[in-house]
Amino acid sequence: MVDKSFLTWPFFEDRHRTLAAELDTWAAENLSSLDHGDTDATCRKLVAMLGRDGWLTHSAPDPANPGSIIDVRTLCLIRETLGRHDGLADFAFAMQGLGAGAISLFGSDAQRVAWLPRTRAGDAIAAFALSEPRSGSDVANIEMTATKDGDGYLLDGEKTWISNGGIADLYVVFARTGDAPGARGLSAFIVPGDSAGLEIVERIDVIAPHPLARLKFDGCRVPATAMIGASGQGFKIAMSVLDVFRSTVGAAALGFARRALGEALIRAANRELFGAPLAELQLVQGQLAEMAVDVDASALLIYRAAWTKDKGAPRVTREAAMAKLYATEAAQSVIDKAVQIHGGDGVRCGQIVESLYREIRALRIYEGASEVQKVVIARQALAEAAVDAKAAGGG
Ligand code: COS
Repeated sequence: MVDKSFLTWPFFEDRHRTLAAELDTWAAENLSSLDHGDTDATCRKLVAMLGRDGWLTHSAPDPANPGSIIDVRTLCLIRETLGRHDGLADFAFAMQGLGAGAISLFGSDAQRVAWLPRTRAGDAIAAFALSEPRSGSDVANIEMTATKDGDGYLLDGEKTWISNGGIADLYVVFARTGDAPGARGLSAFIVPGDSAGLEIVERIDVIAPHPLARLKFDGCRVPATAMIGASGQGFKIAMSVLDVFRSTVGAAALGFARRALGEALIRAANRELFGAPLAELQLVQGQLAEMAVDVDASALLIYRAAWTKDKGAPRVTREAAMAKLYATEAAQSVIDKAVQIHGGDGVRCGQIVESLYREIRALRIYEGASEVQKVVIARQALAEAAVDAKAAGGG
């Protein structure tokens, strides 16, 4: 049994509650017998299924409807629910949003019309190409170049750890246009997956399989109209996209944690030890209590961040960083306890808690490692304290 009492919290409207219930039913019907044998094929199938049944319409705004915006609470509820059922389904949904995120938030009308109907329908698979071999956390240090070439740009360099790399139809690529040093010299580009000069040079296998690759750009030419926003705006575009999607990473972790807690409760109630169910041992009760607190605290931070954004806050950098940091770290701890409660079965390949144990690990690293989130949170607290001190000193 999964606790759904959080849906009564004031962060949500009835449309959120309805969506969460409908998606839970959909996921139970469509994801339980999914064959994960071929990761690429499964991911393509999942994107197609999520598109066919309308779930991807929530991943990006509808360009035909000027009032349409991304609702972060909806994104989080979808990721939490999918994450509880199937990690790869969550991944497939999440990447459509993150991959198209820069177009959703900063794209021109023409760019939005060209791509968003396709990503929202599951007809085009999207990827967010930011990290490089020498700059993952340090985005301002990106080395890939975009050099002006007539009425377009030539892209040269490498991107790595690119989710959906190898199967994407659309890459949003960040490169140095040289407008200024560091963070102010980057720009964002739309690069179709079949562009000449773009090559997949390595497929990367990880402990929880999903499509992942290193890409090489060698004189890859894109037209000037491929640039998203203005030249030199790339860093702020990347950060703003991450601000929207970081709380959703926390939501996926929350989905994993809820599942782990649910599995642990079943195990504790049914497994006998010392002549009684495990659940009667106070040490086990202590673990279950800590897991339940971690789950609720994560949910509060995640839906606080999502609600704040949805209510029109211009920036939710601090709230999103807290949500991602806390929820991913807490989920790791919840899942670890669930494995412990399962004993030997917890590490048996194919067990749900065993796969959750592998699934959760990357979430503490990608889209801003936990250490980066701490830097973001501390910087904001220090900046606010400095403003307060100045106001107090200056009268
Ligand atoms: N939204 C909008 N603008 C932002 C922003 C945000 N969230 N964060 C920073 N900016 C702006 C700053 O205001 C600053 O603007 P000005 O030059 O006009 O003053 C500019 O961007 C540079 O910001 P800052 O000096 O803070 O940049 P840093 O290079 O010090 O980097 C960190 C900041 C480390 C926080 C950033 O690089 C980061 O988040 N890294 C992790 C990225 C990541 O998630 N990588 C994983 C790959 S993506 S899957």
